[in-house]
Amino acid sequence: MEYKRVLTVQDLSCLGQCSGSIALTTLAAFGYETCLLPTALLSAHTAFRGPYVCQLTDSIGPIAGHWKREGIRFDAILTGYLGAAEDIAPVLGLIDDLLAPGGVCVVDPAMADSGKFYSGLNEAYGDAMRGLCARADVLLPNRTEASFLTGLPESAPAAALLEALPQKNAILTGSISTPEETGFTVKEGETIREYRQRKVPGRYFGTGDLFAAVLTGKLLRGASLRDAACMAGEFTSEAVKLTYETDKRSYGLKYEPLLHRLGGSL
Ligand code: PXL
Repeated sequence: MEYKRVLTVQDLSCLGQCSGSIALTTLAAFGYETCLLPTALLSAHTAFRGPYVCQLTDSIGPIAGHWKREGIRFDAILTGYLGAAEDIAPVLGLIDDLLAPGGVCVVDPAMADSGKFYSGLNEAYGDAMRGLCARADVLLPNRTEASFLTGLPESAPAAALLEALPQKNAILTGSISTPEETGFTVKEGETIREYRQRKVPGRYFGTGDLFAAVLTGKLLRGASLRDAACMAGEFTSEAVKLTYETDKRSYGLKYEPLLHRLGGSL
């Protein structure tokens, strides 16, 4: 098996499964060397009240600079929630410096949902994020993020939102949401296709983060965007089903008991 190296750039929320902790464990479960560059350290994610937040903006450049001097290159870079508009420039710089030739850059704008920015983020962050999205080989916005990025209403047809995005490859997560079904829509070049799944009742934290991590892992295995998306959708849906059994849904997804399945997916 070829040993691949992946970098994820997002916050580390110590409590509550999301972002960096999901990406680190999920990509490692595939068997990849997985590095996390934390853009912020939080006591817990922002669905908890009043988390302690330590923004690490000033550390991003020096950490990436050290790796560059060491000659480190990554086969894939996955970016997610960063936390500050000022993070975007150093993150763009590290992608230029550290992504191996032919490597894949997956960007989850991870800034908003249900019509509003996540706590602590604002329009200035959204504007800066547009610059990072422009660098993505694969972009993973939800409906709110696609609306903020394109200026179209969140309720616009999924195909219209995807067509308005300049990226060649993008997946609109949560593009379908009815009482019975949930789903996502994949734009792969000229082709746009939607995928539906049976909905599990309730709202769940971290689904986009898990989807992004599994998708990146599968892409690195050589899967097509649509196959990687279907596998990421199925895995996330299994984690949601498992979480449904618990009464602590706002903590995040109970995905850990499923991770062993990823190692076999060569
Ligand atoms: O799941 C996205 C996410 C990641 N990291 C932090 C968050 C959120 C969503 O609110 O608060 C810290």
